Formats: sequence, structure tokens, C-alpha cells
Amino acid sequence: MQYHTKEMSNKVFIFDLDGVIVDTAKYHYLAWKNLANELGFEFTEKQNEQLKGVSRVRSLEILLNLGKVELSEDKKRTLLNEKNQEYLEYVHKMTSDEILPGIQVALNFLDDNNIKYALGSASKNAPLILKKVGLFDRFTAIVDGNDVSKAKPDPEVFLIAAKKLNKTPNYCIVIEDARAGIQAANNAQMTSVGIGDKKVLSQANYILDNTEMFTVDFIKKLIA
Ligand code: B16
Ligand code: MG
Repeated sequence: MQYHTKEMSNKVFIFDLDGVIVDTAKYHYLAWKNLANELGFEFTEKQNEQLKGVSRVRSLEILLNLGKVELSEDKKRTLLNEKNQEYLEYVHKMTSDEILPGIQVALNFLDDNNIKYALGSASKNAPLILKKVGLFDRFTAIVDGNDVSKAKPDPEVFLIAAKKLNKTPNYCIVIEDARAGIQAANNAQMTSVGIGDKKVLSQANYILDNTEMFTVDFIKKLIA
């Protein structure tokens, strides 16, 4: 059913990818864990939390710090490539079944009501992942790790997305699962919606436990 108000069509959404549209964190974890084990140390799922929303290069720095390992720039480049190759093996097997609960319904509602949305992700693999799950053509704009020079919490990724959506930041609503992502949205002067742990996402304007709670009713409230 179409939902018409003047204000509604003014708002746009910017979605993070990993943790909001799909859960690729589990694949990142498996690939980073293998790398850590190869280098001779353990890497736990709890430690993996530190890598969420963080760029690939920065993730390796954090991992090496955790393992107290120092490597040459050349070796780091090789490992980054190896990690990504393994990660891509998982990505290539992804299907639309991996879209997180509630997201399809939310995107359908936005489409039905001509509310535009963009992707704002740190991942350089974002276009491929969206193609694998069948959502690539749905987004008005895709801004990812290939487009930015400054990582979240810098607002760059979301400001580029806003520009591509032709909106000023006050009309943009960002959906994020990482603390750095919420900070980036706040730094961009946008409305921030955090999905996940209340303690981690305490700086968000709204916090939802999971994507299932990103319902049509909640969206209506946001855009009213
Ligand atoms: P890639 P998001 C982020 O995605 C992930 O949360 C983070 O763990 C990953 O390191 C980063 O993308 C870069 O990913 O290696 O594919 O370029 O949450 O910003 O959508
Ligand atoms: Mg994320």
C-alpha cells in the first residue's frame, strides 16, 4: 500500500552493508582467523568485533597488533590479498537467502513509496556482494571502500552518498551496525539508526536489537 505525505518523500536512506543488509562478518572472521593461525596466534569471535565497519587495511593492522606480529609492507600486501581471496570464496557462494530478516520488506516499502536509498559501506567488495544477493540494481547509488579516502568515523562515505542522492545531510537516515559507522553518520549531521548492541551503539539516535525490528512501522515513524 502506498503511503503519501509531503515530508516522507523528502527523506532518503543510506544503508551500511555488512551487519545491516547481510552478515558477511562471519566470512571476514573465518578468513582473518585462518590468517592469524598461519601467523601462529589465535583470533576469537569476540576480537573480531573490533574489525566490524573497519577497512581491510586497518583490520590487518588491528589483527597484527593483537598477535604482536610485525611485518614488512610487502608481506602485509601479500596477506591482504590472500585474506581477500579466501573471503571471496565465501562471497561467491552467497545467495538472496543471506539477506538479513526484514530488509527485503523494508526495501520493498521504500520502493513502493518512491523513497530513495543508497549504500554506504567500507567494503571494496560491496558491488559483488549486492550482485550475489540480487540487490545491486535496487540502490540509487552505491558508495563503497573504492570511493573513499577516509574511513568511518569520518563522514566521507555518507556525504558522498547524500550527494549522489541529491539531498542535504538533514534529509538522510543512516542504518549502521558499527560504532564507527554511527559516529560517521553523526559527524555527517545525519539521523543515525544503530542495529545491534545498545552499549556499542549508544551514540545512535535510535537503536534496534536486530534487522527484524527495522519494520515498516518504524520507517513510517522515522520519516514522519
Ligand atoms: P572488504 P561495512 C565492512 O563492511 C566490514 O564490516 C569490515 O569488517 C570490513 O573489513 C570492511 O567492510 C572492508 O571490507 O575487505 O570487503 O573491502 O560494514 O562497512 O559494510
Ligand atoms: Mg557494518
